[in-house]
Amino acid sequence: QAVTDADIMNDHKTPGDIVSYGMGTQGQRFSTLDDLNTSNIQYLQPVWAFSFGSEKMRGQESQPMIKDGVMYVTASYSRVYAIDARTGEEIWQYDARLPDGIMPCCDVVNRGVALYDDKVIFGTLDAKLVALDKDTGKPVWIKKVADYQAGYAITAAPIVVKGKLITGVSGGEFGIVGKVEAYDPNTGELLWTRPTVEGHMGYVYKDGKAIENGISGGKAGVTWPGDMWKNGGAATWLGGTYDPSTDSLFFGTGNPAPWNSHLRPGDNLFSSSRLAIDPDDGSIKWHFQTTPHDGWDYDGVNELISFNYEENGKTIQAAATADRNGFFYVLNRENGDFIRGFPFVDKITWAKGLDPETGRPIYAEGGRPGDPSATQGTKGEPVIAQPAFLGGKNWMPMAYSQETGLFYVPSNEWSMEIWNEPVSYKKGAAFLGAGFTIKPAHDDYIGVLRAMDPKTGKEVWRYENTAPLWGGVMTTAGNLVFTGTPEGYLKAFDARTGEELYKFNTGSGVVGTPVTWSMDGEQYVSVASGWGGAVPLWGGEVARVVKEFNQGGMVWTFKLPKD
Ligand code: PQQ
Repeated sequence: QAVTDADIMNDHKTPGDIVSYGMGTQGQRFSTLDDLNTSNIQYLQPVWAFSFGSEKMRGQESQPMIKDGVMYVTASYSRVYAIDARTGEEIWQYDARLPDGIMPCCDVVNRGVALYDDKVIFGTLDAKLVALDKDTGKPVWIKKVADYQAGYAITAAPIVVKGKLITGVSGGEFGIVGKVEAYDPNTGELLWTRPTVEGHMGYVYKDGKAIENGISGGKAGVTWPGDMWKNGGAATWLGGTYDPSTDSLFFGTGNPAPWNSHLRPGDNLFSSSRLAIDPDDGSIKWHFQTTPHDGWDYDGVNELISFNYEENGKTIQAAATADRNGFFYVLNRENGDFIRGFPFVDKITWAKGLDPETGRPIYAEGGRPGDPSATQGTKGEPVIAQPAFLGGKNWMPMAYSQETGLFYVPSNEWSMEIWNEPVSYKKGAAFLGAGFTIKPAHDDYIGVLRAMDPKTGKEVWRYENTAPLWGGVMTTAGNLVFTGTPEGYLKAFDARTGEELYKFNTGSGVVGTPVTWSMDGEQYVSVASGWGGAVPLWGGEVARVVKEFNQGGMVWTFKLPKD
């Protein structure tokens, strides 16, 4: 059956299918299912495993989707599979034909598809959108979103909101200009575009005509020096969520380009921010910048999850995000006002805290890597900064439980030595102007799965993992929290206490996002397995430790045995 707008908007309430990235457009990754719970999870068993095949065994970060007993899951190198969710048999496979010159910064990953009508739609590493027929896997339309030779790529899952397919782009390490765009999911026609760097014009397209819809930020160069806004980065590389109650798309934006912050004095809007965007025309309703004038590669892409809570008898329409910079933010999702913020990692060196009124960071003196031009050298004064640029949290989505009111945050404890270097923009070349090495903060663990209370800022429980955590998190009404580890395990924890209740080794690191659904009266769990992502490529000393982990490319599916 066709996937409708209503199916997508109700996804969080209909556990028989998964038709949105985030298991609901608000991105809570909370399932109402409780057949699996803390008293029976230890009996969970695999029912099938499916290999993505070929030698293309790199990071598998996909979140599977489920519709009418069929799983749609993506794999490294822009591949898509339709699998019979009962048997694990392949229905079809689509391999995007990628050119040699693709430039993904951080592994050849893909995080999932969007489903709409009779189509399966995903973004490719050469920055195209591809719509496939859900029954045959044959392309219905293919559309270029941006120029891969300039460094653009797509790794995020697109989302469908009010009949529009919404996508972001990657490329922040190459001086691209980030943007959010809406396409007609039936034809691939561009409907609107919204650049995420101040000074660039947004457009709405009608009857083949481009109509100006306002310059992002009002005009060019206000928070950027000279022409730097022209290659300002702020990639929307992690996609977004949608909140129906405020009718807002929430997209995060990545680092400003280049990393060397001395080349671009100012706040550098809208880098390292969260944007609330009108899904009808791409207008920016509000923004909240987590790291103004970022100098540490603290992308602000992390998912903004809508949730409500009660305070003094009032319902607060909030949204929360755990930033790469180490702070957890609770915002008013109607207007972007800062409600509160607190660290979710053990140590933050670059800021002393957040301004209690505005949430703006209070920079620590000497926390910013030095200006190379100040020492007439090729290398500025290095600093040791914590968290490392791979973040207190990276791409892997957290989850929010409506049962416990807690957020389950996959986080990492590491630091970096970072220094600046001179750099100038050249199309298709890295635009960093920085060097770095990451170091673990502790001998025995890097990853920490944390249960965080968004009202108090308290950590309620933690689970420490030897390797950095790099997989998404899901939670259920059965009071379970699921995530994966680079050591290969799918794990389940008690949502209230953090007690580890279950683990199963999938044979390769789990950096995918688990999902759960019900089929034929039974609750299923699925997760992609396959070690990779940014850590082995960029992780410095940590990369040396984890490079021994075996690669893979599978999707595993579990349920309780029939008694
Ligand atoms: N992707 C990963 C991953 O999948 O493991 C980790 C990162 C990315 C980062 O740490 C990044 O900074 C990053 N930045 C961009 C960008 O600025 O455009 C894109 C991506 C990506 O598309 O995966 C990552």
